[in-house]
Amino acid sequence: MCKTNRYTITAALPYANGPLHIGHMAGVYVPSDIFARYLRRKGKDVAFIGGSDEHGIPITIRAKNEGVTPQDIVDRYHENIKSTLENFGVTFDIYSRTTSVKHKEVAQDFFKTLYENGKFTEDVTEQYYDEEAKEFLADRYIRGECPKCQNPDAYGDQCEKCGSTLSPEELVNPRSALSGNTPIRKETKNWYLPLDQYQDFLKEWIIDGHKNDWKSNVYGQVKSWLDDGLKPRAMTRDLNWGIPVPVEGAEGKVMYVWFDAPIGYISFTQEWAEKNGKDWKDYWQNEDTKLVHFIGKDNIVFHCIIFPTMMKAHGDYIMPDNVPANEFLNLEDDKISTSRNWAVWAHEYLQDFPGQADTLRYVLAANMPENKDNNFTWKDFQTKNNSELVGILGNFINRVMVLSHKYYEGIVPAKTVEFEEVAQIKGFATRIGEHIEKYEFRAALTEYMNLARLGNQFLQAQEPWKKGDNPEEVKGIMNAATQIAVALGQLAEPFLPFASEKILNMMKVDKIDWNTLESTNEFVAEGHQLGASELIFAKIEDDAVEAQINKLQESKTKNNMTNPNAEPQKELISFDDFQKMDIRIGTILEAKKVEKADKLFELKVDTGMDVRTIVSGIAEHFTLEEVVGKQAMVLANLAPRKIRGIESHGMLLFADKEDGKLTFVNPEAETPNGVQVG
Ligand code: B3M
Ligand code: ZN
Repeated sequence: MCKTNRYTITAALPYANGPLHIGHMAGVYVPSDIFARYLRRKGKDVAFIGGSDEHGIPITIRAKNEGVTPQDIVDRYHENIKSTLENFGVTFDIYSRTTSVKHKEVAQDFFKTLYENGKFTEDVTEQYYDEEAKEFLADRYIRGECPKCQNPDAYGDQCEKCGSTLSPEELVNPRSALSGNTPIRKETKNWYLPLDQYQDFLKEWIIDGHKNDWKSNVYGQVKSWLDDGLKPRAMTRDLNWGIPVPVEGAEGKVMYVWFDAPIGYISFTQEWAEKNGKDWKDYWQNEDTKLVHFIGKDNIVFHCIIFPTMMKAHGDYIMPDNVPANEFLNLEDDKISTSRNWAVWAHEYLQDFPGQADTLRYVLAANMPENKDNNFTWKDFQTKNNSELVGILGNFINRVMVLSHKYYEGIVPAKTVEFEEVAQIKGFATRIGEHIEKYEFRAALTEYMNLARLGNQFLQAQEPWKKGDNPEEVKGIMNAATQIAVALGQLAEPFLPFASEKILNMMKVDKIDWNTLESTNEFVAEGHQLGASELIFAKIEDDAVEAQINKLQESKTKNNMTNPNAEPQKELISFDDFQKMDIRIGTILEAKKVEKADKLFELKVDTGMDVRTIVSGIAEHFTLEEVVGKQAMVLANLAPRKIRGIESHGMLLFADKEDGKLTFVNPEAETPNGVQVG
């Protein structure tokens, strides 16, 4: 196993249009980092490549929604994502971005090579065009009625109501999401990758060549694409955000985001190689290198069919050795969704559980959706932390440390007895490694935890604390237990990098390579002085988990509302409570500013009962002229309050709109002052 010495490991480039959630982490970044860390420890030459995907419609949509530029969006989220990954200990050799100058150069060069060698076909088609916005419309920018379920708001590529995949031509009464106008059909030329011409190559390479070593979910999806027959796919788009197509006649066109993004893997490798005195070609054009793409299942066709076809058409490039795509992770039995805010955001997790990145890594690795969709629940998170990390692994290490200090002042005693358990450790190292190499991360983690279980069982069976009359035997037991504890510190690294470092630091032991772990029986020498004992994992309390569940519950409540931006309903009140309120129509007679208070007006209001003073926080919403003469609803029997020295007798009621602006809520026709509302 593992004859290759050089690995290029890529992890899907996240769109820089929002932060990462646990689905991204479980699907791509945790497994790829386990793999990269393990291979480095195994002495392999590893390039672990990542970066942000900064082109494409997801970016421009977010920018439009927020009224900022696409560049603003990608700048914000690139930094956010990059630091989140670092904080989770994901050890990319480089984390770059597709808006870099270097990337543009490499992607344009790649395009030109295919173009000059006649690898593209050209086709003129009619596409929807918005005459007012003067733009061709991406599928997502075309809205209309779904032909299947009559949802009036379906997208050009999908109906979110019935879930059908659509093409823009199928929409009834299409309209542009940019202007609301009916788009026209307009001719445009684009460059296509003739995937059909590579059908035989792909079949031979994957269907015949990787039936046994690729995951069945990946293999199955590729096979069904090939069985359906591949069609040419446009690699250029009429958009203004992306990498300009560098050929004549393509002015105003950019590359399809799925053309430029995977080239990011190559351009980032080049950027890294230049900075580190390496030859990038070793990592992409040398048959001895294993190229492995970590992705989620929605990216399979791009990494197994389109990108390999691009590389094949270009020539020179190696094909991926494996594409271990994961299925999806659900959250509390529901699909993770950004728009519904049904997610655990990775950076928020770190704010809520500082110093506990490893716990999330652990739970995500243990629940990794390797072969089918899997589920994350906060209860399971708490259980796995408290009974496995704290209860099994942390507990064993702690017992060894405490006993060593109690019996020997932390000095490792002599190996006076041979124990079978110590001889078994290297087998664990080998099996963990074999599972990782086969992309069986859950099994690898189980194997690792079995060693911690073995440690606990060993101490429990040997009971050194009962053998005070046989100090030589106690030494042997404690030597063996310490070997297991140190090995656990070493072997933890791929899964629990922070805990691994903490354990080894506490034990004052250096990291050793994986091959040694697989062949030795001595992980720490007799006479070695261990450091002071520290707790490695902290218990997660009920209230911390409840707070997370409540946070999700809020999203759920919002999602079920007809206007998701509205505030959730307040606590119920009784009819009597309501009856106590005296709300009336009044007229604002006079208004003046309150000194040194930007937000306040002092008003004289005719309530029909009297003319009274009311201080109201509306100065940022209206001018003095705007409010004088207006009728408004007055909560008349609110107990008087002093505001900036002025006694206010009641409150005016306004509607608080989504944009934060207040508006008057008035009776349709002028109404006598003092009329009650209820
Ligand atoms: N940004 C898709 C995604 O986030 C895409 C991956 C690109 S990998 C080259 O699902
Ligand atoms: Zn529909």
